[in-house]
Amino acid sequence: MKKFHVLALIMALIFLVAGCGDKDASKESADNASKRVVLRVGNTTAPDSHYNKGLEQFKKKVEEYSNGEIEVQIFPSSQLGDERDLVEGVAMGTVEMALVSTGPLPNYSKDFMVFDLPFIITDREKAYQVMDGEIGQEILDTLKPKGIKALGFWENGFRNITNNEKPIVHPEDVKGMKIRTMENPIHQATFKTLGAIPTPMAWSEVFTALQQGTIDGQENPLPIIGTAKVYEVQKYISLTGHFYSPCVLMINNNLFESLSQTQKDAILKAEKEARAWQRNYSKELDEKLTKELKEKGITITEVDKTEWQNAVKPVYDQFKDQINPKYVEALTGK
Ligand code: EAX
Repeated sequence: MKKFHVLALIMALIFLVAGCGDKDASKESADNASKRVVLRVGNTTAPDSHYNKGLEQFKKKVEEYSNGEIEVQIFPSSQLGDERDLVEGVAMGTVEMALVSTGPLPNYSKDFMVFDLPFIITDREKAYQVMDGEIGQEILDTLKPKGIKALGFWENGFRNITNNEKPIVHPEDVKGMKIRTMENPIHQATFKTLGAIPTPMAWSEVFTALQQGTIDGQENPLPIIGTAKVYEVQKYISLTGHFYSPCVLMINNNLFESLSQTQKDAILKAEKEARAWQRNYSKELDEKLTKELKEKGITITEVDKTEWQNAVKPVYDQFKDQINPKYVEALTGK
């Protein structure tokens, strides 16, 4: 009988220790599971665009620096919504991250409008210096009250006009043309000043609108024109470079603040490195596409930028009261 009690006691101890072990193991896996984060990042551009190539670098780096605790999932081609939807989604937390042009951002913070002034940026390096400095950070931080942590300015690029009617050489050539613009007040005012009919619409609708002829043209950097195959429905590109478009990588602020310090540091380090890589890739793609698009049969026209800068000067007067002069001075030195 005594042997039985000893045996029963030993069995109970074995189960107890095993149970603890299981509890520790399940606690550890629960902890790990609680640490694991999936970040979906949406954008409106084609899978092989300079946006998504940069995001692939961001993904690789974040997953490495977070020791696999963070998984980044990239959603191109407006799969998670158009740019306004994406910004709204990040603000509300229904989308974790987005990479969007600054075009729609004045709806959330007027301070982004400085980038929309025609020809205010003509030199990338100067733009990078301002965007990566105190002023850039100040502008990015204006999104925080909306629930958005804006991580950094990446590059969409210098925007050029495409159309199907004729080579656009002089500002008056766009008179009466229905030109799609982003949903941005300064972009619309600029084309109105030139005598065109600005037609704001979401990027996902533009290709069909061009194909059906409901608009005559649009304006975007060559990396967008090339990777979205706009050349299939447009005959002419004029290298006006009238706006320099940054784009912003953003994350829902509450989500970011809920992460561990290691995870936060991984995202910040990865974003900084991917930003530099993406800007370089964008510049190289821009230069390569000028030649490649010619080979695809599209007519590419150089223009006298001074003539265009003079034609759009009234836009500065129209918006100067809405834009912080400190920002204008930082970008122009004036
Ligand atoms: O952000 O809407 C546009 O023309 C933007 O350049 C495009 O969605 C990439």
